[in-house]
Amino acid sequence: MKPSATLVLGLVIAGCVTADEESWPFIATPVAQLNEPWAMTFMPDGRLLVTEKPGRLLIVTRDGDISAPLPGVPDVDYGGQGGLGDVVLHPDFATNNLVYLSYAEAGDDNTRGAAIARGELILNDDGGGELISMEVIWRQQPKVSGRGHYGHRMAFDDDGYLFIASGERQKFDPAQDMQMNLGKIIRLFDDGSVPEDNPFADQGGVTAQIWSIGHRNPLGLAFDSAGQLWSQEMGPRHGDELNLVIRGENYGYPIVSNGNHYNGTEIPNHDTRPEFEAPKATWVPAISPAGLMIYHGDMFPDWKGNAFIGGLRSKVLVRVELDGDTAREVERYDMGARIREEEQGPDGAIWILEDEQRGSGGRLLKLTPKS
Ligand SMILES: [Ca+2]
Ligand SMILES: [Ca+2]
Repeated sequence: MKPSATLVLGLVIAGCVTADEESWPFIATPVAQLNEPWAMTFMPDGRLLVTEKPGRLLIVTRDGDISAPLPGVPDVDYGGQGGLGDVVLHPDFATNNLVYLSYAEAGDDNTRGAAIARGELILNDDGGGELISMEVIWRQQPKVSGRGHYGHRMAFDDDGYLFIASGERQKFDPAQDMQMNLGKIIRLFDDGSVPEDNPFADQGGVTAQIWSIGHRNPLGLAFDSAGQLWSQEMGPRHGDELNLVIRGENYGYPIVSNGNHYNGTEIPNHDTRPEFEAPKATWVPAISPAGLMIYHGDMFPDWKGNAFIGGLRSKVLVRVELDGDTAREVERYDMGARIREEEQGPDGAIWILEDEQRGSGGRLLKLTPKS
């Protein structure tokens, strides 16, 4: 897709991307100012759990009241793309209070890897709470050098299986290495144990955790109303992808990509190797996707079933029409800020988190219809 004429004009006049509020079909209300927010999820009581990358978990009300940081968050390795990552609730959170956090964890000899811990959230009367009985249920293996491409988004399906997007840690080949769980989509029971019906379960070890192969840096994971799993991933130089994640399939990275390596080395495009599963939508030039939400609310009735993807470098919110197993971008909104994450609120409003960079942005915004 080409950038909008307004965006191009804005670039020419201002020399930088600015929000184009008049063209938006929604009103964006700033609700709270956060500090490097990365993920959020709504609790049954209508409040939000929000992570901040340096290692803070907060409770935020829909009026913008922010709690003190919750004690009990694991130590995170903050730096580069790493830190505290995703937060999701157990499907039975209302009765078991279980919360899952993903984060970058330091290892020996300057290595790192994503980890997932779960624990019980105990709420208090002061608008805050604490996490207790935290236990690590999954780790990227092996830990490697560098601080990029953790992925570490999570989603539960309707049957209670936990899916994890695991990035290839900027090391390319692990995405095709069946002895590593990097560059894969992972499927586990809620306690981190491995289901026997996983596609490679009979191979044991970390291989048994693998649901699909050949991913780069998947930064969004969501189920549609038909129970299909979608994942977007940050491509190399261009070639961002929206994939329909199918059991046991290979998505081809780093053998194929519609983008190319940053050093200029060409990667053959998907259409040269049909044995690999091709993306359902792809972006050249890149949008730098972050977060993935599939809308099913009533406040924007025309958008039911659409996917929403935030753009980091592109500073847009992208609306994607999903129809069965097809996907196409139908609209993008110039937000004037890097967008990290999207969620649907209890009343059907769309909530987004800006991605703070160099001290600016990082707001929680609520989107409601204009008329
Ligand atoms: Ca979320
Ligand atoms: Ca290519």
